[in-house]
Amino acid sequence: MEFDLVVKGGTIVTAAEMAQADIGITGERIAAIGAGLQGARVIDASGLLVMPGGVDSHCHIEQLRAGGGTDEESFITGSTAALAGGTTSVVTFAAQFKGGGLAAPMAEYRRRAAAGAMVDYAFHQIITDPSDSVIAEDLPRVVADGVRSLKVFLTYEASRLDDAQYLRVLAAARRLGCLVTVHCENSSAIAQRTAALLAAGLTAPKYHAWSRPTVVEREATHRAIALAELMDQPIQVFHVSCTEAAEEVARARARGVKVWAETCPQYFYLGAEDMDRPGFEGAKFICSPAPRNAAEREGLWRYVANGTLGNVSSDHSASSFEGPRGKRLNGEAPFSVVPNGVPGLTARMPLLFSAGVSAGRISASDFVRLTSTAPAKLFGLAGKGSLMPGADADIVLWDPQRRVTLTQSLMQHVVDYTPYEGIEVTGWPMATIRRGTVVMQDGQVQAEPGSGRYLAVPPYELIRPRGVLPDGFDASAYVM
Ligand code: DUC
Ligand code: ZN
Ligand code: ZN
Repeated sequence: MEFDLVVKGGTIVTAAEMAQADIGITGERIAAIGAGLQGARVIDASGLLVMPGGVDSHCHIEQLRAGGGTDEESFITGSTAALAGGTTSVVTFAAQFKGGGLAAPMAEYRRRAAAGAMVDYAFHQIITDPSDSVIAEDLPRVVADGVRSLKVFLTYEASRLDDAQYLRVLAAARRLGCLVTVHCENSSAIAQRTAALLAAGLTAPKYHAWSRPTVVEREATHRAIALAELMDQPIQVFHVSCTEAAEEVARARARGVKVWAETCPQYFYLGAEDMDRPGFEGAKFICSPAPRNAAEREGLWRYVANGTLGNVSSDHSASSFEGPRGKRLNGEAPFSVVPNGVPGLTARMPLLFSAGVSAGRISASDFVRLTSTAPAKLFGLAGKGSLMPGADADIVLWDPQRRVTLTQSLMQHVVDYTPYEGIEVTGWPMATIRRGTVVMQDGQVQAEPGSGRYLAVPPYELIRPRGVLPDGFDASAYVM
C-alpha cells in the first residue's frame, strides 16, 4: 500500500513512549505506523523526533478590544507564528463586553477565524457579564455551536466577576457540560496596591510585579478552587506563575477535586528583574501574573514533575513595544496602563523543550504530554495531540540537538519584539505538518489563510462533574 505521505526514519515520541518507526498518512489522517512504509511523498526524518503537532490551549488572537479594534496578532499572523513553532491547533478567545451578549461577538470571531486561520482552532468563551439573558439564552447557544470552555477573570475592573457571578458561571457550566478556566488574582488587593504605588511615585515597569505579589495569586487560586468545589464544577487555573498557587492546586487535586492547571514559558524564563531593565525596556516583560524570581522559576518544575502543572500554553497576548498602542505608549507611562501580556506562540515549544528536555528536567514524552496531548484531552479536541492511526496528521519534526538563539525575526509574529531575545535554546522545529499537508519547512510557512478548521467540541467525559456535592445538594439546578 502506498500512502500519500510518509515520514520516514524518525523517532516517534508520544505522551506514553518513544520508538523508531515511519508514519504513513492518507489524506488528512495518520493511517499507519510501522517499518518500511512507502509513500507518494517521503520526508526524511532521520535524526529527528516526530511528535504530535503542538496544541496551544491559551493564546489571544485577533481578540476584539472593548474600545474598538482588535489585537495586533491576526489569525493569519498568529497562525504563521504558531506553525513556525510547531503548533498546529490553538484554543483562542471570544470576548464578551460588559452589558453585551455573546452571539454577535462570537459570530464576528467565527468569521475572522474562518477567513484567516491556518491552524485548527477552538474558542474559550470569555464571560464578563453573566446576566440573565446571557446565562439563559446566549450561553446554551454558544455551547450548542461547539464551545465547551468558559473563561472568567477574578481581576481587572473591566472583566472581573465577583464571587456570586463566578458561582453563577460555575453553575451554568455544570448544567451545560463546560469546563471553566480562571484567571486567579485578587482584584481589590491589586487595585489598592496599584493606587498606593502610584501615590508613592513608584510608576516604573518593575512596580507591575509589586502590584501583584504571589499572595494575591495564591488567595484567588484558593478561592477559585473552593467555589468550584462547592459547586462540583471542574476548572482549569490559567497561567500559574508561582509555587504557592501551584500548591493550592496540588492540595485540591490530592482531595480528588477536578482542577487542572497550566503554566507558561514566561514563568520559567522571565523574572521580575527583567521588568527592571534600563530605560523603558522593562515594559516588554509586563504580563499577569507577573514574572517572579529565580527560586519560583525553579520551584515550578517540582509541580510539573508531580503532575500538578499538566499543560504549558503560551498565553500569547501580544502588543508591540513601539507604535500607537504599543507598550512604550509615547514615553514613560505608569506600569498600570502599559498593555499587559507577552508574545509566545512561536517560542512556546522550543523554550519548554530546551529548559525541560534538553536540560534533563523532563522526558521527551513529558514534553509531548505538556504541549499537545494533555491540552487536547482537557479541551476535548478530538483527533488532536496523538499519533495513533486515525488521528489527524498533525505532526512536528523536531531536531533535538539544534541550537538556536531566539530573535525577533525567527518569531514570525506581528508584534515588534520578543521578550526572549538572545536566549539560546537547544531543540527546534524543522517541519510542521497540519492534517497531512506540510505547512512549515525550515522556517518557511506556507498555508492558505482560512485553511484552519473550526474544532467544535461535543460533550466529553473528562470534564464531567464528580458528583461530590456538599450535603448532596446540587445547587447548580437552582443558581440561575
Ligand atoms: N490574562 C490572560 O489570560 N491573558 C492576557 C492577560 C491576562 O491577564
Ligand atoms: Zn489571564
Ligand atoms: Zn490569556
